[in-house]
Amino acid sequence: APDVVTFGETMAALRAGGALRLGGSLGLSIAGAESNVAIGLARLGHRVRWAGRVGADELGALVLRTLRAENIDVGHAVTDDTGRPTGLLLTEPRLGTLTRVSYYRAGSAGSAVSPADVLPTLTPGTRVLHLTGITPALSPSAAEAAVAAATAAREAGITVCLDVNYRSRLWTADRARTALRPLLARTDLLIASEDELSPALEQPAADESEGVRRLLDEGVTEVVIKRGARGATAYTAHETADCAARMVDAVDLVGAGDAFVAGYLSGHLEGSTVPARLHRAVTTAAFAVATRGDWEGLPTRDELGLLDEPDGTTIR
Ligand code: KDG
Repeated sequence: APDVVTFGETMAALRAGGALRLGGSLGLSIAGAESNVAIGLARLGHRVRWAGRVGADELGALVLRTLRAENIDVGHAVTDDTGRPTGLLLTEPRLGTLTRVSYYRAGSAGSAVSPADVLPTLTPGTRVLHLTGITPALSPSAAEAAVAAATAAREAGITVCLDVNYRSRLWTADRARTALRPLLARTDLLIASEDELSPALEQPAADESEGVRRLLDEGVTEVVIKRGARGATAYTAHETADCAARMVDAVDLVGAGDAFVAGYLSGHLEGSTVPARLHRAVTTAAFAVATRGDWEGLPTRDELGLLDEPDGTTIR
């Protein structure tokens, strides 16, 4: 059985070197918050299953081939046979590390994921189900799939992890707030950036600790708040732990949140303490920030210590 099951939309990613409207060449890769987490975990040696839908097209083949090459089980992934294409995302570095993302995903195969696609993936022995708040934004069937999987996982004693991952290009904060309610009611581990705490709360909170307290009272057992270069804080009923970010030269911030989740879940799977989970999370996030691409630069287990090496080190 896999340690972690995750599903969501993975798209083909076209990455420009400069402003898109000027043309020029694009690099082809794949992107998707859940598959980024899957790759991060698989590189650290965990067994991961990714599910979802891709189009019956070359880009769908690219998605599955890439995930397979990263040792991810894609045996439950569905190739859509109704003509829906694999979704597309374009990234454009605009100013330093400020990146603009354009989506071409309306009506995509990935957005047509349904409960029937994902329920069979939660096989006995699965320890964690990882979801993001992107999936319920994609379509009614995708939202149903997320809730159905979280419900089944809860019943089976599988830990449910939810990364809020609010995307203003996909929906409003109010719509997100409503759609996230049934997921939060089934979430054990919630991960959010500071500005994503508000869409996770039914009513506005005076401050972060009040908002987090409310989520813990509602049944979430662990809330992790990401603060980018200012590190992260993990809250449980019994403890609060802060962790500084690892200082690196930032090259590309996209994917840093997913890398953080992969590191945190890796620590969770190993039974690490909360501070040790945070330390692994900020380490994997630093790799994502210091390298280009959403997932390409994520570390293998052997590479986790590389950030402790002095600048300019040559490994021979
Ligand atoms: O976290 C990075 C993701 O945003 C990216 O891989 C694409 O899943 C994606 C999305 O919907 O924005």
